[in-house]
Amino acid sequence: GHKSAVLWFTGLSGSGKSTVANAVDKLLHDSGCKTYVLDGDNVRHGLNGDLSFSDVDRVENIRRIGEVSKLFVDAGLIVSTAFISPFTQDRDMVRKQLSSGQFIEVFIDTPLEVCEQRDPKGLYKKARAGEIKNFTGIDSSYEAPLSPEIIVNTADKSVKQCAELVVEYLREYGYL
Ligand code: GGZ
Repeated sequence: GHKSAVLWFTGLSGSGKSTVANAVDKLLHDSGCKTYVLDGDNVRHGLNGDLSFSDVDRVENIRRIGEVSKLFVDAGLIVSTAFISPFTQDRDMVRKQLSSGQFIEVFIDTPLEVCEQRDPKGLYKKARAGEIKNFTGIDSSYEAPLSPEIIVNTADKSVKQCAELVVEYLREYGYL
């Protein structure tokens, strides 16, 4: 068996949150854990399809994801969430909704310059051109976590190495 928890990935667009979260989820699932991934693909289009990228809507986005995460944790899963979640106050709100040790903040610490160079969807280019407003890192702020449980520096690591780092934390702290 394993303890249930939320691995709360936070970082800029293009930082690798979803990629690493999905790699962690696969490692955990393959070792017999009950898991689930919440990310833009299954939440922003469905449950939160009514929300924009204004500050107010981002707060509501994170609040709902926090509530859903709590349900998954109550059901005994290790849930990985991959949202920018740019505001410290909102991440701390989710932390408070959960019991001690159930919220594991994972900061995907990829610098803006690197994210912007990758620009897999061309969104930074559009934001720089003023075609997308309120883009995180360009004209909307990102508050980096001050004391996350895990910091993943993706610059000099493979996706596999990043994922293994997260799983090692779970082993070390007795979740697995
Ligand atoms: C940031 C935006 C924006 C704006 C659309 N700002 O790289 P992506 O495409 O796949 O990930 C980004 C995603 C961010 O959604 P989140 O729900 O994670 O954001 S938050 O936690 O702040 O609510 C990006 C795309 O949506 N996207 N417009 N203006 N990212």
